[in-house]
Amino acid sequence: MTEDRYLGCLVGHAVGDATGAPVEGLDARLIYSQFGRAIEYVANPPVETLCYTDDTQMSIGVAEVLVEFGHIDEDALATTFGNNYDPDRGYGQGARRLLHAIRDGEDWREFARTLFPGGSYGNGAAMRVAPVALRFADDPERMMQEASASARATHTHEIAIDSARLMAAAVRYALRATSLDPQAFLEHLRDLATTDEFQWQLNTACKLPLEDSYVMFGTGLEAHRSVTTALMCFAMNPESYPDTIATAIGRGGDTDTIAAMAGGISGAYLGLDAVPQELRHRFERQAKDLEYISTLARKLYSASQ
Ligand code: F2R
Ligand code: MG
Ligand code: MG
Ligand code: MG
Repeated sequence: MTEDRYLGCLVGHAVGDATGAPVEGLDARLIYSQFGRAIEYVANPPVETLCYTDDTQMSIGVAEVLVEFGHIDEDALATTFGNNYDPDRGYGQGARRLLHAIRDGEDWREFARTLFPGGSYGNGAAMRVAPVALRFADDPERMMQEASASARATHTHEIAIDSARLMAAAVRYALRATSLDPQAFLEHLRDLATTDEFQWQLNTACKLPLEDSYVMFGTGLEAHRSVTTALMCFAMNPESYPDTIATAIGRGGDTDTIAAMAGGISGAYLGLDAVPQELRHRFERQAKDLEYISTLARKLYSASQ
């Protein structure tokens, strides 16, 4: 585990988010008809400035709490999410209501529990969990507990909590791997899944050829769909960051989030240099924002040693 991989993870996540964001919500056919092949889109995105979204904003919040407290303090995390809230960053509709409740001093725990039946199973818990994997990469049991805690501040549904655990485990696996066998990666995650939804998705992912199965899992906001698809995007392209996020963006749907999650795993495996300079250069106010994200990655690296 090198500092370079910590940087690759958080920068790869943020750049994946910002590169996928312009086409979030569009379907694959529309993206293809407007922009051609996804790898061409990634080589030359259709906007000059790549703006990050809630995925990055909330990951920054998780990293800030870990740096300040050394663990996930759920009250501090909720407060940080509230303080960092920027309505222009494209939050989920439930998340938006919850963040308003936090800022208004309401009982956010109760609010989170009743937001949707059983709580939210949106992918918002998984999309921001990478810093937890970086901080606790040397202690997998603790990492899983902290990942669950980081989800619970906003997402109390068991699928969302499982999604955060599994995404953290995927980042940790990539961070420590010296070579990447896609089948072993997927089997590792399948064996950690605790919900029926993830067990089904990951069992299917392990049984079928990658190219046949990755189209089956879905690209919507539900955690078990987009998180499985993100894992597949990495498993299909372990040696290439651009191919990983292009596979994510080309499928359409929740493109920012799937590219962020897959990009974070890819960066954790390949390191910072794998994230193209051209994309980093176009990242909004790149010097300031990527510098801040890099500082958080360095602090998580130091704290984890
Ligand atoms: N929301 C978006 N994008 C749409 C708008 C962006 C657009 N480009 C723009 O220009 O504004 N993106 C962000 O939201 C996702 C993360 O969502 P999160 O944080 O999990 O939010 P939420 O609201 O808790 O859940 C998302 C949706 O999932 C459905 N859902 C969740 N739990 C449910 C349950 N128990 N029962 C039924 N449905 C449930 C709801 O539709 C929620 O709104 C990321 O894509 C991020 O980028
Ligand atoms: Mg390291
Ligand atoms: Mg987003
Ligand atoms: Mg999204």
